[in-house]
Amino acid sequence: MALLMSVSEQSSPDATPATSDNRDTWLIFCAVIDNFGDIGVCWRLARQLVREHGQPIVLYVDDWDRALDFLQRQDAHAQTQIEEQGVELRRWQDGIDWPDILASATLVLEAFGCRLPDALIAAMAQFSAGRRPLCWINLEYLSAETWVEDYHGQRSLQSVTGGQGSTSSAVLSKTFFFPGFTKGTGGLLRERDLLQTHQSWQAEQARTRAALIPVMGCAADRLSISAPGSALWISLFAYPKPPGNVALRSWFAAMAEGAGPVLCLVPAGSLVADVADALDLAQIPVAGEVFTQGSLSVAIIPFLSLDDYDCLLSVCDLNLVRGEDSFVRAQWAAKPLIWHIYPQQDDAHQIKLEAFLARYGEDRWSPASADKLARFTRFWNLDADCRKLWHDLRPQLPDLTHRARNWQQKLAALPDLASSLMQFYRNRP
Ligand code: TRH
Repeated sequence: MALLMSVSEQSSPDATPATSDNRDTWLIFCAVIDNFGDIGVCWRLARQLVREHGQPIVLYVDDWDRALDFLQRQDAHAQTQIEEQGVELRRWQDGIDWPDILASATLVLEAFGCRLPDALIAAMAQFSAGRRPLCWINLEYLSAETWVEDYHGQRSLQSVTGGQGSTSSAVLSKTFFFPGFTKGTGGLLRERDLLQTHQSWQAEQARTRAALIPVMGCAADRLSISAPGSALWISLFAYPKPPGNVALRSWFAAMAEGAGPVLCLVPAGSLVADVADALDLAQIPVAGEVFTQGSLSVAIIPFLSLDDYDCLLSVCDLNLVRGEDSFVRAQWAAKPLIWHIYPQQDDAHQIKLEAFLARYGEDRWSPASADKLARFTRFWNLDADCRKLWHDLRPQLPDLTHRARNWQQKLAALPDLASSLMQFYRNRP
C-alpha cells in the first residue's frame, strides 16, 4: 500500500482528463520477456494516457500473473480482466474475438516489437479495408544513439489479407515510435506533475525520508544507527552477476572502509543473493533486515510500488538503476545515477551505454565529475573492481547533483512520450 501521495494523485488543475469518445479505444500489447521493465513501461504509459489525456486504454498482457504481482493486485489472479486506475487490463490469451475487439478500437500499439497474433493482424486488415485504417504503432526500446532520430516515425507498409475465407486485402502501415533524449524522438515518459512532486519531496527531504521508513519495513532504529541526517542514502537496483559479483563486493568494501556513513537500500529481488554473497552472509536476507559493516549499512526493503519507488529515488543521494524504466525515473529524480544497462548478446549494450554517457556528459562545465561517473559506470557494467573508483567518485556527488538537475531540466523541455503519441495520433494521415 502506497503511504506517500503518488505522483499522479496530487491534485492539479491540469489533471482533469479530457473527455473521451469510448469508440476511440487504444489497444496496447505487452509481452513480458523477463523482469518488470516491459510491464513497467506499458503500465506507466497506459495510466498516463487515461489520466492526462482521457484516452480509453485496454492493456493486453501475456504474463498475467507477473503483471498482477507488479501491480500488487494479488486478489485478481483468477480473473481474466480487471480495471486498475482507469486502465482496462486483460489477459492476452488464445481465442480472443479480435474483430469484435477492433470494432471499438482506433489504435493498436505493440510494445517493443512483441509479435501480434496473425488473427489480430488479419482482423486489422479486414477492418481497415476501404476505410480509414487503424493506427498501428510499434513502441521501441529507449536508446541514446544518434540513429534513433532517423528511424523515429518511420513507417513500414505491410500487405495483409483479411484472414480465413476472406479475399479482401489491405495495406497496413506500421509506425516505429522511439522514445529518446532529443527533439527528434518521442521523448520520455513523464507525468504532468512529476517534476513538481519531486520538488516537494526534496524540499522537505528529512520529512520525506522519515515517511518512507515505515514503507521500507526496517526498524527505524536500525536505519538511524548510521547517523541520521548525515548518512549518504543510496538506492541499489541492478542485475545479479553470479558467481561472485566483483563490482558489488568491491563497492561494498569501499563504502564500509570510507569515512562517512552510507545507507544502501536494496529492494527485494534477484540482486539480494549477490548482496548476501558480497557481505558474506550465511543466508539470503529478507525485506526488513539491515546489515552493518564499518561505515556501511545495507537494508533490504520490499519491492516498492511505482510511486514509492519514485519517492525513494527522489530522496537518495545516488541511485543505482537498471534496464529502462528505473533508469528514466532516476533522471527525473535529478540525483546522480549509475546505470546498469540490460545486457544484450554480442555486447550490443556497450554501444548504447556509451551513447548515453556521451549525452549525459556533454555538458562539459565540470568534466572531472562526468569522467569519474562514466568510469564507475563502465566498471559496474563490466563487473570489475570498483573500490578505488568509489573513493574517486564520492567527493564528486555534490557536483554530479548539479549536473543531474541540469539534465533533468534539459529533458523536461522536450514533449513527453504520451503527449507525443497523442500528437502523432491526432495528426495521422
Ligand atoms: O526490470 P528491468 O530490468 O527491465 C528490463 C528492461 O526494461 C529491459 O530494457 C528489457 O528488455 C527487459 O526488462 C526485458 O528494469 P526496469 O526497466 O527498470 O524495470 C523495473 C520496473 O520496476 C520499473 O518500472 C520500476 C519498477 N520498480 C518498482 O516499481 N519498485 C521497486 O522497488 C523497483 C526497484 C522497481
